[in-house]
This record gives sequence, C-alpha cells and structure tokens, in this order.
Amino acid sequence: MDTNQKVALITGITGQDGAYLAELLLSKGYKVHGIKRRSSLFNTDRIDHLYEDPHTADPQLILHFGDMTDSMNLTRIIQETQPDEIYNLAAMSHVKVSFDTPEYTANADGIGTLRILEAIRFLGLEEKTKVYQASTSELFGLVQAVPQKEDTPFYPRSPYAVAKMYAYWITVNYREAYNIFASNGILFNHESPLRGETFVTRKITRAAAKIALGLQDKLYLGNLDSKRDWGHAKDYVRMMWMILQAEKAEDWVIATGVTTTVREFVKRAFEFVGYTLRFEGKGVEEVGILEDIDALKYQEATGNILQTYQLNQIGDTIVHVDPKYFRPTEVDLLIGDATKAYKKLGWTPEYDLADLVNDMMEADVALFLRDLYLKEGGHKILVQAE
Ligand code: NDP
Ligand code: GDR
Repeated sequence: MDTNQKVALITGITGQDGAYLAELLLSKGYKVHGIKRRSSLFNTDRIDHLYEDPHTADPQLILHFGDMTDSMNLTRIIQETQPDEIYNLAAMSHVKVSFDTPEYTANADGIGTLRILEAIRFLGLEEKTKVYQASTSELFGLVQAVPQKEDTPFYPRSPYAVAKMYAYWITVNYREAYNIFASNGILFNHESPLRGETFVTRKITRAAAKIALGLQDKLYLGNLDSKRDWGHAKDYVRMMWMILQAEKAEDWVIATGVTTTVREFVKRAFEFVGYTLRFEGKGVEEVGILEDIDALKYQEATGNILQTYQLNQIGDTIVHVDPKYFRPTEVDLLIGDATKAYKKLGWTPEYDLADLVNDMMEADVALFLRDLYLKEGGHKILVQAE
C-alpha cells in the first residue's frame, strides 16, 4: 500500500458529477471512497465501469452505504477512510422536486453539509481534510445583476436553493471559524450523457432521439423562455479538483459565460437529427412545429433511412407546453462570469454548447437504437419518459 497515496471521499458518487469525478480521481492515482444510498434496485449504473471486486487485494474504488441525513453514519465513514479530500456532491438536486419535498431537501442538502463539516471538527481532521462543497448558480435566483459572479448578491428562489444557501454559508463559516480548507464551487448548470433524465437538457435529447427513431411522437416541456448557462460536466468536475488544489480555500464561480433559452436548446437537439422546428404562439399556447427534415443529416445521425421509422410529418406539432412543469417561483436568467477561475486556476473548458449537444445526442441516439431493435424484435417499449 502506498502511504503517500491521496484518499478522496465522494458523497453522491452515483450521480452525474460523482461518476465523472470518480473517474478523474482514479486516473490521477487517488484511492476513492464513495457513499451510496441503499435502494431496492441497483443504483450504480453510472460507475459500474469503475467497479472493482472488493475481494481484490487493494481496490482503488470502495463504496460505503450512507445517507446525508445520518450524522453517525457520515462521521464513521470519515473516521474509517481518513480522507485528504471530501467532495460533497450528494443532494436532492432537482429544483422542481424540492417544492414537493422541502423539509427533506433542507435536511439532506443544507444540514447534510453541516454534518460533514462537524464530523471533520469532531474527529480533529481540520488540518488534514479539505472539503469541496457543491454550491450552485441557483443561489443567484431572482436576477440582481448579470453576469453573476462571486460577489453578486444571492436571492434563492426554491427550497433547493435556500437549502444550498445554508450549505454555502456554513462552509464559509467553518473555514473562517476552524480554519478548515473548505471551498464552495458555485457551479452553473452542467450536463452530459450521464445527466439525470428529468433535467431539461437530457429530457430534450432523449426525446429528440426517440422522436427521430419513431419511438415517441411528442415532447412536453415547461418554461421555454428560461435561460441557462450550460457547460459540460466533464469540464466542471476537473474544476472541482482544481479548486481543492488551489493555494487557499475560496469560493469560485464556474460557468461558460454563454446563456441559451430552453427553446434554443430544443432546436439544436432536433437539428442533430436533421429536424428544423418552428416555434409559434405564446406561453402555454406555444408549440414547436416540424418545419423541415434534412434527410441526409437524419440518416447520418440515426443510421436509418428516413421514413423507415419516423412517425412525424412536416407540419406536425412536436413540442407542447405543459404547465405542470412550471415552477412556483422560477429562475429566469443565469449567465456566469468565471473570470476569477480562468485567471487564478487557469481553467479552460473543452466543450462549448454545440459540443455538449452533439455529445448528448450521439449518446441518446445510440441508447435508443437499442430500444428500436428490441421493438423490432416484438418487445414493448416505454413511450414517455416523464
Ligand atoms: P445528481 O442528482 O445526478 O446526483 C446526486 C447524488 O446525490 C446521487 O448520487 C444521489 O444518490 C445522491 N443523494 C441524493 N440524496 C442523498 C442522500 N440523502 N444521501 C446520500 N446521497 C444522496 O446531481 P449532479 O451530479 O448533477 O450534481 C452533484 C451536486 O452538484 C449536487 O449537490 C447538485 O445539487 C450540485 N450542482 C449540480 C449542478 C448541475 O448542473 N449538475 C450545478 C450546481 C450544483 P442516488 O443516485 O441514489 O439518487
Ligand atoms: P435547474 O435545471 O432547475 O436549472 O437546476 P433543470 O434542467 O431542471 O431546469 C432548467 C430550466 O428548464 C426549465 N424547464 C424544464 N425543466 C425541467 N426539469 N423539465 C421540463 O420539462 C422543463 N421545461 C422547462 C426549468 O423551468 C428551468 O428554468 C439544475 C440542477 O442540476 C440543480 O441541482 C443545479 O443546482 C442547477 O442546475 C444549477
């Protein structure tokens, strides 16, 4: 066993960011411990390719059962693993769902962070263990100023954002009070083929792929006007690591500086499979109509000859607004200014929005081609994801 080997503990390792971060840290030679929740079904899909049999001599990835709402469990895991770095990524991370589960969200996302910090203090690890807290652009909420940067005032607009605001400030407080190396990464939206299926980008790329392959005919969305600064999760997990390698603990905005409407994201995703969408109408009446199909692009993307599978004709309405996806309070506009991280940490993202859409669409077309083969073989296929 290498005694100089760095040890990391990732909460939320089964999520989008946890999976990419685990891969990154393993590639850097870390021993990686991860906390996963007990569930009635396997929930490790995103990290199965990294899995090592725990019976091997010195596994580099080790999973522990745990939960952000269980102090004793978290304290025991930290005591046993003695991590050099903790990446606190676990959270009930869906903004809309937080309106349905506000108390649980406060407990897991807000007090959960306190539990980690307090365990470090309780175990006397203040000088050893660095902490990365997964803070969010949702803290900026109701627009106060744009682009949003480290000193832009917060105005959270959901139980999720309010819980994350507590987590943000308790991280700052433990840094100042106990000298723990604890940093907030204020990350703007970041997506990937591993993105949860109910976040808007993945919902769109899945639907565009399925519609092109004739496995679905319509997509229902909420607010098409909202604007997000979308980056790629692979670029953002690299930043998490860089934030903990910085000279001192600080808080950092990570963003691309480009903002895009949900509507524009829809258009771009459908363009990948050769569909041109035209939007007309306003509010709940707005629809996305299929205006044109580029047969060559469709064939390149799906590997299928047009008309073999696709259900839609030019002039069909493909996108509808369903108010059930509206939020009681919305965050209308996010656009970040990551100058501090660019300058002080030397961060340069590898993916822009076009690369992100391509990456997600390629993965979802490949995924649903499998469904298409199953369907051809006579199996029943789920029609609508959400
Ligand atoms: P995901 O929703 O994909 O992953 C969340 C992870 O947290 C999952 O592993 C989930 O487990 C776990 N989790 C949820 N609740 C608990 C709990 N009570 N105890 C233990 N584990 C729990 O989120 P992302 O990977 O996208 O995001 C990672 C973090 O970054 C989150 O804290 C999120 O709020 C924050 N963030 C994300 C941004 C983004 O755009 N992706 C932007 C800014 C911040 P399970 O798999 O079992 O559900
Ligand atoms: P967000 O991501 O709330 O920004 O939080 P999400 O993809 O859920 O929503 C982005 C925007 O799209 C609008 N929208 C829809 N959203 C969903 N989920 N489903 C829809 O059908 C739909 N239609 C329109 C939303 O109203 C919103 O304006 C994400 C999460 O990863 C958080 O954990 C993280 O902190 C922030 O990003 C930064």
